[in-house]
Amino acid sequence: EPKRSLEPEEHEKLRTQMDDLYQRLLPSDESEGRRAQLVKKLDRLLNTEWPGNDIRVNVFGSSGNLLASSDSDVDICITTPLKKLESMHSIAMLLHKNGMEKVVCRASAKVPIVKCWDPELNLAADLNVNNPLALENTRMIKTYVQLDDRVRPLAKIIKYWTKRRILNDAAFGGTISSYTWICMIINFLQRRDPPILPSLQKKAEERKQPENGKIPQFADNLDELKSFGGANKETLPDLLFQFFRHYGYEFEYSKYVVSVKEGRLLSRQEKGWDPANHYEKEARNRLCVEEPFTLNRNLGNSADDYAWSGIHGEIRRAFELLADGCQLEKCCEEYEFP
Ligand code: 3AT
Ligand code: MG
Repeated sequence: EPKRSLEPEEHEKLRTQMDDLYQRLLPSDESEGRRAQLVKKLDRLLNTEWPGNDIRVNVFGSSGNLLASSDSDVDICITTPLKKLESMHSIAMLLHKNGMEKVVCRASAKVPIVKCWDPELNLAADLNVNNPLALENTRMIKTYVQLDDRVRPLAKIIKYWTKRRILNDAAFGGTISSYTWICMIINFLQRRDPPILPSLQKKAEERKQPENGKIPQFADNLDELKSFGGANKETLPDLLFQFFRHYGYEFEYSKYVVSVKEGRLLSRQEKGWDPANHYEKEARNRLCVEEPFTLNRNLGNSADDYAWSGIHGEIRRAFELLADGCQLEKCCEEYEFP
């Protein structure tokens, strides 16, 4: 039986460590300034090359959801009616001509992207064109982050741990993306007793008369929703400890699906991702996380059985280190390849 909770003195120790780490992880004004400059620069480049096409440069992912660190990549979504930009080739050429380095065009990816490095601003960027889903799910994550003061520090510290332990590279490492981790964190907070976060998508459905006649995808009336988690008094150290305990020992991966949309767990059977059904393609995945807007998309499927057992082992390692004298630093120690 894994330890259930922290002793008072352990709790205080972990609180200090988490406060210190969180302060270090907040992006500096200087790095926020560079991000803003990159957006301006791209806006100017694109609108000079293709004037009159209503080209807009939007940030998404961690640059738009309050979870960026100084060294995070900038995720950029260009919106425009000019369809020819969607193939990404002409954008890649333009960036290359204008001093961007390491320009890589992944035109055949699920979402076609261009990656580049800006040597002047020292920033890496991922660009795509006309991907409204990413803008919408970013705005929803940001709303969750703003709802309760515990979400931002908790999520930033867990993200830092995933980076240091190399657990967040869906494209290359065969692990899971930051976005998947964020959905796991939000759903964990939705399922505390009493809950810390609601389901913003269900809140939107519950509202009787939408003002302009259109039901929004998710509720974003922050002022009304801000008191939601107030009845839950758990502290940051409690939550970090319980997060690792939950996903390390309690969660029954073969039975349940993480659903931010429902704000609860779905059984794999009701979702149709039943491990007993060998013909179902999601059946074998150990981790099931529903994408909140594209419900048939399993965000967990970037990790195969082998990768998942590695990630699960890392979650347990983190738990053991916190349970044994709150070793947060060791818990986040850079992974060394054997
Ligand atoms: P980092 O700071 O870059 O680690 P992030 O919040 O930017 O974290 P990701 O880089 O994993 O997170 O993803 C960037 C955004 O792309 C987040 C989300 O808006 C979108 N996104 C990523 N994966 C998916 C997916 N499978 N389906 C839909 N949207 C996705
Ligand atoms: Mg990102």
